[in-house]
Amino acid sequence: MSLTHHRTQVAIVGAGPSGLLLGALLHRAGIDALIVERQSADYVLSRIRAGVLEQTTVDLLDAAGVGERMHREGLVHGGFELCFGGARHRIDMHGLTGGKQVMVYGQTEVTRDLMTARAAAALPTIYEAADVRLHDFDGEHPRVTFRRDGVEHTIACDFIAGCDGYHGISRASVPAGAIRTYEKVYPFGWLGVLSDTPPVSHELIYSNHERGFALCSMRSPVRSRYYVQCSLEDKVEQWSDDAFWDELRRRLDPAAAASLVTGPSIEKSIAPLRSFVAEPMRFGRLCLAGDAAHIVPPTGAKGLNLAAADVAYLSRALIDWYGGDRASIDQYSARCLRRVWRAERFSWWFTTLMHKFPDNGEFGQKMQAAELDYLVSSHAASTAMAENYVGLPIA
Ligand code: RFL
Ligand code: PHB
Repeated sequence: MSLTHHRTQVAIVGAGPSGLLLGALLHRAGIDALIVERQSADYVLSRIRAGVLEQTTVDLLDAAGVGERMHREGLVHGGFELCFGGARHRIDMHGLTGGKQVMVYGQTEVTRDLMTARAAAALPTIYEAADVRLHDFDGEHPRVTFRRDGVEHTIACDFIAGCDGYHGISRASVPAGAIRTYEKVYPFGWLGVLSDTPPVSHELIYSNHERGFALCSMRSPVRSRYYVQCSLEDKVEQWSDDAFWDELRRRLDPAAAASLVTGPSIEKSIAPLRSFVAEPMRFGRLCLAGDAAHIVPPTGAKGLNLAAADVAYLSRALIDWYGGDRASIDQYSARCLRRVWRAERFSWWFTTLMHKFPDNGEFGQKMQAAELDYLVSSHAASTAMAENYVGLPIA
């Protein structure tokens, strides 16, 4: 079998949003990176995931030079609604946070913009790389190896960025004794539907209902994204479009239910809900970023935003390192984890508040109702919610 050698400064494993954004920020700073991705580019673009970007994520995409289409097509939201007890209550994020807002722009589009910019700058991404392996990151000369089209490749580098998501190889390459993980698995999933129908409301609706949680989101003025809490035993094939729309309608207030426009689904999938953190996030010359290091349940839309924040810290640490400040990388893990745990807490809290838990009982339901009532009637409680939803600062 033939062998191809590559040399780069930073080998990035994974071409999801974390890996692509890191590649873009490093390129802007004159640092070389080579990205290796297990899937094809089309496959990466077919995954429908997050939809809400915090201002700090928007700022990072601007800094990476890929914000133009986002500002043209993205929808700026200054509030969202909580639905419970048959009525909706608006959380005025903009008013409660001194003018902060979020941007509704799909992860698919963020990924597409980053891929387009990377191709335009002729920066290297190797798709469909098989058997990716990480070597020697406990020393000064780490390597990444993989196979493609019957050719063995080896990348010699200074650092490896593990941006390969929850199921990736990077975290799994760390010796068990060097890593500690924390996990909570929730006893339900989210069934999501994408449809070319106008959104039921111009802002997001998070609904707590006795039948289970529901969320009304969107991708554009003519494309909606809806979710309903479902059982972990459910299979997508068991959910017809009609069954989905009926269930969603039941979980909304009468006005929203009456104005919901339905149509054929163009994507339908079930995602499990999980909270997960791996500590630390750096092992010698290997740094984990994004879902490779942590998972949040999607209630509150923090997953993609946390990934972007990690990449902000990592790009800064690597730029410092190549600029001669070799101590900055030592702070990488602690800087990320402080923000990660705060987002974990918010996502866990919002998930717990909004979902139907099998073991909650009637007392648990009363507690949820009382907390929701407090949340929408107390300025202090609404402010805390809004402050977390728009996103905590990247220190
Ligand atoms: P990604 O997007 O998972 O990208 C990782 C990339 O690494 C590749 N890879 C490998 N490459 C090389 N070698 C290997 N051995 C590899 N193993 C994996 C993968 O093919 C992939 O291309 O992680 P990244 O970049 O850290 O980005 C994180 C975000 O994708 C994630 O936080 C969010 O999408 C989470 N998430 C959501 N977040 C939100 O904020 N709002 C949402 O509504 C929302 N919905 C979701 C989600 C995540 C989901 N997953 C992971 C199943 C819905 C789903 C279904
Ligand atoms: C989405 O639009 O996919 C979305 C929005 C908000 C969330 C989760 C998902 O909290």
